[in-house]
Amino acid sequence: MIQLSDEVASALASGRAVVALESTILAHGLPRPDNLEVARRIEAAVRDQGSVPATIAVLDGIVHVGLSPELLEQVAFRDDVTKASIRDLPAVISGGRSAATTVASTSHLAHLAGIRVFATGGLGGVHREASVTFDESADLLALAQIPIVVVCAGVKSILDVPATLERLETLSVPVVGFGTDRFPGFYLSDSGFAAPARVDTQQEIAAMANMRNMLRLTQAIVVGYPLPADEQLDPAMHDRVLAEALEAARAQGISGKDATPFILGHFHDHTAGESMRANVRLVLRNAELAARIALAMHGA
Ligand code: PSU
Ligand code: MN
Repeated sequence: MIQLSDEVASALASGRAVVALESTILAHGLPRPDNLEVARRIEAAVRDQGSVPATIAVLDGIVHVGLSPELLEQVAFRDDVTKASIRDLPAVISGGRSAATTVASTSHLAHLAGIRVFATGGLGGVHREASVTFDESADLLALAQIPIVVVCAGVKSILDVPATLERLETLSVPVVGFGTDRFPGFYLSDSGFAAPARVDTQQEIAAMANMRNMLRLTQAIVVGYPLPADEQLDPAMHDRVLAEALEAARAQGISGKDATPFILGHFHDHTAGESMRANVRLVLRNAELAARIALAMHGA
């Protein structure tokens, strides 16, 4: 049930560097119609570095690894594209339905297809008030179980960042800052917390991934790549809009898998384009770095 695009199939067969890309950010994390244009730019960022992009999504019961321009458009605009984490995959695929894939499900499907590097925006993690709601993203467990390299701008700043870092420690997931001692804060350059470790080159990541495999460890390696300070969302605006978004989610009873898209949507509606600009920038940067890491893992 997995269909590789011709480009991805031949890249994998000939040992070229491939970068997996998720589709939830496209279908549910960015507003239409800009989402399609952004998806194209993310793929172009990977190609510009000499690597092959493999955007992953489920359409009409088929898992696509690598989307044609037509399929990319369907993921961006079709109204029947739900959000599938790992637990949703069996029903969506066997039922012939369509869904965008999260960090968790994209990692799983990428690994099945033999892809070793993945770029996203911000990871899911422990939600604020998780001590009451138990809302913790399935991304965390997936990161403990799937040996892939994930490039991200940290975890989404709408979450409880220190609790998420604690869970990543418990789950034995290596977390490094790329070129920084600080753990990035998604829309913000600095989450306010230290990165557990630091690396400065893509070759170091490739060496870590190699060692992880030799040690028979199963965890992903999380590479946190921050926005430069002059490209981040204004921190005062961030904190104000986040407080409003969390309050709106509470008032409207938004919970579970709808929470993240709702809060990100609130940002995009209330920052006059600033959150969108920061989100696009950070994903493009992550895609570029992931492509460089993929090349380094192929010995380039
Ligand atoms: N990064 C972004 N925007 C997004 C996401 C990541 O810049 O929308 C998505 C990812 O697919 C991630 C998901 O896996 O949000 C987390 O959702 P949840 O908190 O429901 O697990
Ligand atoms: Mn959740």
